[in-house]
Amino acid sequence: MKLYDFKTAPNPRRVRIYLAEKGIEIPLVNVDIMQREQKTPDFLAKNPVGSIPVLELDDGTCISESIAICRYIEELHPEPPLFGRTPLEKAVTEMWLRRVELKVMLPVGQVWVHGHPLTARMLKQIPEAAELGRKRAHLGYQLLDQQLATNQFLAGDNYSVVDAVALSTIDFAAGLVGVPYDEDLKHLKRWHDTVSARPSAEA
Ligand SMILES: N[C@@H](CCC(=O)N[C@@H](CS)C(=O)NCC(=O)O)C(=O)O
Repeated sequence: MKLYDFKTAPNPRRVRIYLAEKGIEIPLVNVDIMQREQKTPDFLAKNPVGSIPVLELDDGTCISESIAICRYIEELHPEPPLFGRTPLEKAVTEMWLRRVELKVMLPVGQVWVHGHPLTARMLKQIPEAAELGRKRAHLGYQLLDQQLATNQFLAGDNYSVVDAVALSTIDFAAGLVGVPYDEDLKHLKRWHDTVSARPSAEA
């Protein structure tokens, strides 16, 4: 197996954090998305969407979409469970995965695409879309803070794939996009400090 990756991109980092939590090492292949290497014919044959991460199996089968990759690994290596163990835990994990994706990652991505100088050459940016994304991202942060007021981790008492996804999203938002959460959100801050201190955060 090999994982097509790019160090500063948030979606591949989700998978790297997840793998680190599992204690699994997979060789990484760098795809420089700033140089558009994800749009070459060779790469589009692996993932027609032209994005990373992609997991390539030894028989050449390619799996794209970060969560699909993590789910595949989860089936192969169920311990420790990072998608929940019981039916309820699995449902709650899925619920929060969707919320982090739709309420935080999507608006942050909107700010990145429509408001950042690095992406300006890729499309005609719409500043109002960036502004709306910024507002929606802050609403998403509030939702996470509310959940973390009564839960140690985003899907409950145990670290899960949701924490890996949220950490990579929030670090990308603060570091590259310029949409940090407000530190008054003290539960989110407590969680962020905790998950950032885990060795997997280095991934
Ligand atoms: N939903 C996909 C998103 C993949 C994605 O947008 N990856 C970004 C890097 S974080 C990318 O490849 N961007 C370059 C492009 O789309 O051309 C996933 O979860 O893997």
